[in-house]
Amino acid sequence: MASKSTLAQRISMKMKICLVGEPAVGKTSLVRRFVFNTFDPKYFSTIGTNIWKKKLQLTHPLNDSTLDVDMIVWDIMGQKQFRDLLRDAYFFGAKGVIVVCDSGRRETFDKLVHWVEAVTEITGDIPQYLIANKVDLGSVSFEEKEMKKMAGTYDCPYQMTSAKTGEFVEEIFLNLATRIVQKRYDDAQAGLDEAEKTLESSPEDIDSLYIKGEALVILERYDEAIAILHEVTRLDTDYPDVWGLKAEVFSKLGDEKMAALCSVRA
Ligand code: G3D
Ligand code: MG
Repeated sequence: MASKSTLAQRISMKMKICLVGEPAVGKTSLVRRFVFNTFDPKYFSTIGTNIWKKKLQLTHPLNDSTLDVDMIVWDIMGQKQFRDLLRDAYFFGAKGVIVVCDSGRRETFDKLVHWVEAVTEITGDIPQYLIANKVDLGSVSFEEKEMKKMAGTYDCPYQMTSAKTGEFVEEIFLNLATRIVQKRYDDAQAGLDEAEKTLESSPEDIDSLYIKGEALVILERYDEAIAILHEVTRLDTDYPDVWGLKAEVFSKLGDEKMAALCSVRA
């Protein structure tokens, strides 16, 4: 079986984030700066949705080891083509959002509210970041206190950036990723607490057992997770998703034989 330290090194996480905002505010330029560290003023058309990928290394909130993150960045085309059908697909599975305006164009700042609300309607409460881009142009069309107030209303941070100079670009993506990771563990802990509360009075509540198992997997308490998941299959061998989850845990524990056996039943 793999030792704890090799296990910790193998922990990785995928996260999808989306950029939204009015056309030409600099969404594509920001991603380009972050992913390739370049600013190409000739790069202008975003046709459909660009999907970019960047590998990040963050500090693991559970144990200070390195957490490998695959950040998948969705960067959508102009608003006109932003049809309802596409909108749902665009946000599906998103774990965080960067909402961008052009600091020099007031109308794009006024539209931030619309974007934050449209996103939240679909994704629910996920980490967001309000961005006023193009500060290098030096003509900010709103007062900072207005942006601060807006950020306060939605309980999310804000930042002035320049995709051209690179100012604060890396910081916003890393900050968002860190908040997404933290939320994942916080949500798992909250789910675990809730499930344990129910299990105190109904120890065989199968949904709570499964939720507890799932939370323990996220919290990387694999031995405890397996014990709970065994309990789920004892109560109902066909409980949805349980075999797939067991396979995942055995694989994390380095027991490929058991992982394969569970996969067959998934
Ligand atoms: P979008 O993806 O939001 O539609 P783009 O926006 O990234 O395509 O950028 C729109 C225009 O703004 C581009 O100019 C781009 O070069 C410029 N731009 C983006 N970010 C910045 C910035 O931080 N500073 C400055 N000065 N310009 C920026 P063109 O002329 O190619 O349309
Ligand atoms: Mg674009």
